[in-house]
Amino acid sequence: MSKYLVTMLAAVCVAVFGGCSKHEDGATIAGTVTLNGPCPCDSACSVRVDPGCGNDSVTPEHWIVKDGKVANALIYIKDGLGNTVYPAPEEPAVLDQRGCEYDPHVMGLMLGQKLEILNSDRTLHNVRLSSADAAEDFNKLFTQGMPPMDETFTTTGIKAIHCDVHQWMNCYVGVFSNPFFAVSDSTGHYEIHGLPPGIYTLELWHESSSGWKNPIVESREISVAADAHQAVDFSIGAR
Ligand SMILES: [Cu+2]
Repeated sequence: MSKYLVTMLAAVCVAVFGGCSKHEDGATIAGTVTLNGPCPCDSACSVRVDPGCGNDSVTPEHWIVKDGKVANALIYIKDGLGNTVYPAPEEPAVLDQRGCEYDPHVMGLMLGQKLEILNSDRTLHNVRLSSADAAEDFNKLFTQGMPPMDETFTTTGIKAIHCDVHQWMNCYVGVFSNPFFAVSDSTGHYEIHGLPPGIYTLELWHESSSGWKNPIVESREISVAADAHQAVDFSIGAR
């Protein structure tokens, strides 16, 4: 390929894709979250008590484990980024109430980023948020057909959301001051992209059966080289 053609192609790519994004530069941390031991997975429970849920049953999502791999673990850079300030995305993170379940069950967003809460159900929910900083706690009714509820947070950390109308409904929102976080998928896999070289504390969070104030937390000290692709796996025990 001629130098001219390469230059032209590069120019076209920049025009189309708008230059390099965070994901194209920096290191990638990726790995798998495995459950060490039997799963205390919940069985389905009937939700026919409220026809507005639109389904017969739901399965509480405290533990979603398939072939020993754990979904819904939050993995994030806990420490090591110094005083770098990362701007929050303008697009909101979206949390839906659908079928009397939260979608997603675990999510992350950045401090200052809007959390847009929807109600896709033909029923009433309440949104009760609990935070380590009680000043952020709230409890709001979300009636059928209400417009989206927008929330922003003033502190980082894991926030718990619960619905008192449907006792099985709970979910978690991790609020971070940097964009380096991920939630493990249904195969237990997670990836964090665009990390600058450095020494970091990488942390895993998973809810436990004894409530959001007593979660499963695992930390790793990692040294990350420029543009590296580094594997960091976690093995956690259920409780
Ligand atoms: Cu509800």
